[in-house]
Amino acid sequence: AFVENLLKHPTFTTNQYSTKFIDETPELFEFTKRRDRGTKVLTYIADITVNGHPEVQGRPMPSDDLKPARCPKLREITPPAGTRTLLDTKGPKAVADWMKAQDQLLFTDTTMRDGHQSLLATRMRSVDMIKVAPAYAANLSQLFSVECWGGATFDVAYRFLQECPWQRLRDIRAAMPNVLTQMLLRASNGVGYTNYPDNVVQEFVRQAADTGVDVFRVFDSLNWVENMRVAMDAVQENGKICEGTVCYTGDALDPNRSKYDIKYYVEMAKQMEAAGAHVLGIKDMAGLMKVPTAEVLFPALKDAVDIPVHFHTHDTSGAAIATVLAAARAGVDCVDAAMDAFSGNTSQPTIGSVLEALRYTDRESGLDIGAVREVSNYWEAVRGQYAAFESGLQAPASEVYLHEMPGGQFTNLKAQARSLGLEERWHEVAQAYSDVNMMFGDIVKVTPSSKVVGDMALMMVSQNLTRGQVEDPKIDVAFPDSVIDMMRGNLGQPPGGFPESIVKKVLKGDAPNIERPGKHLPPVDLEGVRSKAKEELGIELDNEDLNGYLMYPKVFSDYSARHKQYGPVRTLPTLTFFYGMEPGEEITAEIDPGKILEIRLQALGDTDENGEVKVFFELNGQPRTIRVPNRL
Ligand code: BTN
Ligand code: 3PY
Ligand code: ZN
Repeated sequence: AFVENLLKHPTFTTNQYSTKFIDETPELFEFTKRRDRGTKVLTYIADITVNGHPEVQGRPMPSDDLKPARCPKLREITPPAGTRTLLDTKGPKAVADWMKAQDQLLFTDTTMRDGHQSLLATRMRSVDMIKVAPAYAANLSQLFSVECWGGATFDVAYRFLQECPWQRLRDIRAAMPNVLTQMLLRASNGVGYTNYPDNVVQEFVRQAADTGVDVFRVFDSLNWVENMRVAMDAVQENGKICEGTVCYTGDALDPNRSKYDIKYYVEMAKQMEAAGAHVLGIKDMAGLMKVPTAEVLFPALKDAVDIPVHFHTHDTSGAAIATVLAAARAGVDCVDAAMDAFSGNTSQPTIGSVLEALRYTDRESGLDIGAVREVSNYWEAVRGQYAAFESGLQAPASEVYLHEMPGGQFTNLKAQARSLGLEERWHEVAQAYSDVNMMFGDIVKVTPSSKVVGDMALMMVSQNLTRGQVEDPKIDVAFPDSVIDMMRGNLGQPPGGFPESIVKKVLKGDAPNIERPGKHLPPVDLEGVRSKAKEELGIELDNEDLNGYLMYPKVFSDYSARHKQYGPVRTLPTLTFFYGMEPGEEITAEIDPGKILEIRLQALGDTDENGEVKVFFELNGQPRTIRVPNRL
């Protein structure tokens, strides 16, 4: 390969080389690395082509007449100034003041985070986001923000998509420099399911801010303000926008559930402002807020705090657009919506429809509805490639007011129920979920507390246990680990604490910790972890890798082992990543800026006596043969 490179080098072929040529031309030695990555990517494609991708096995296939996903035409050559420009020049307080001064309703587009988290099990790949990011920058610069990071996207990227979430963020940031990026941060639970030591949370926020997050929506899964301060302080120290967030649950107008009434939310909102939030987030993760509540709650919040209010909801019931419009009339400053093609059902309300409803009113948005439709058309084509991850949800359902499951959990739990053979008993799972909530004292259900409630509900349905039986001190119950963990106090405390009797039963009389979990977790020796991980994985960990490892040691280790074998597969087109290639097909993959692999699959050989298949490629015009085991 070295000689091949040498013979093709323009200096060599034009006879201008001298003896110093090799010393002065280090790119000749890059062939090892380049060829390496090319071979790795070909090995991945060969393996998927022969064996299939385990994640899409037995799932619906994308349609044969998929339209190509093309980025809309850019309406500006240089991205116009946007909210990010304001943050960079004047700081987070100026952004908050600007929000409050607007008559127009502001929008966050959630397509790249909650949209696909709620509709496609979080499986959207980075390439599909990065490709359209320039159109957001050029054509949708009036957006308040683009939610594109955090929540479940972090571990799913490593775990299932074989890509680095930090690189996704960096690439989106670079392609969309003028609009604020937004992430969802589970306060002391980071982007994980458990409480991390304070210095791990602080280091994670520092890195996220450094790599490219501008707006941090910080919430706690039990609405415990005490447990939000470490993350909120870290956001402020890094000069970014802190959206202190209150999770909405139940029905604030229900006289029989006075725990979460209007006064409760107003009090918590004031605490968010006092804790330094630049923006108040109202996070209705299950989509439970109804029009009459919005009409009372938002004026009360606007009265109570001086910071702008940002409303997030889900359309599971089909009624979310009505609630968003009521919130808009009641003075909310900003709302979340998803591009039409990624909206509705368990996702966010439909941005185009909200924009149309606001037209010719005093809250009309500055967004161009035509530009929105073009971007949504792009997303429509993208969504078609992910048919394997569609939930098949047929209709909106008012049952959400019974179970109160978050939009991001609903389809997941349904899939879990299916894998346990409980699909036919889904409505029982929904009822059990509701029973568990009441048994736990009526708590906020959002990651990670929602997972605990879901684990318990599935266990009860599969073992035919009723709430009465679970609560009966005379009946022995083997509680799921996550339930034991939560009752120990490891996720913190809900308002009023967990009911004593259930804590007693779950912990068999042990005393729970009712202090902030982080108070008792010793700081992690970050450099110690870095060297240990380096030894274990045989790679240098940069700060981003280290933060991935700190959140998810096992998931990161597995990712990094697969990365060694398969290389930068994140750059492959989505259909290739999940389905491999057809003989005669040609694709390209940009493995570094401007460094493009042109890949053609020529033919597949037969399986030989060693059980291996030869796969014949052309890589940048050169024939290449890859052998992979036939595991079918
Ligand atoms: C996972 O689902 O564990 C992540 C996807 C990567 C698995 C790779 S894909 C090629 C090879 N074939 C398999 O069956 N597994 C690996
Ligand atoms: C998450 O934490 O991932 C959520 O989407 C909560 O709504
Ligand atoms: Zn959500």
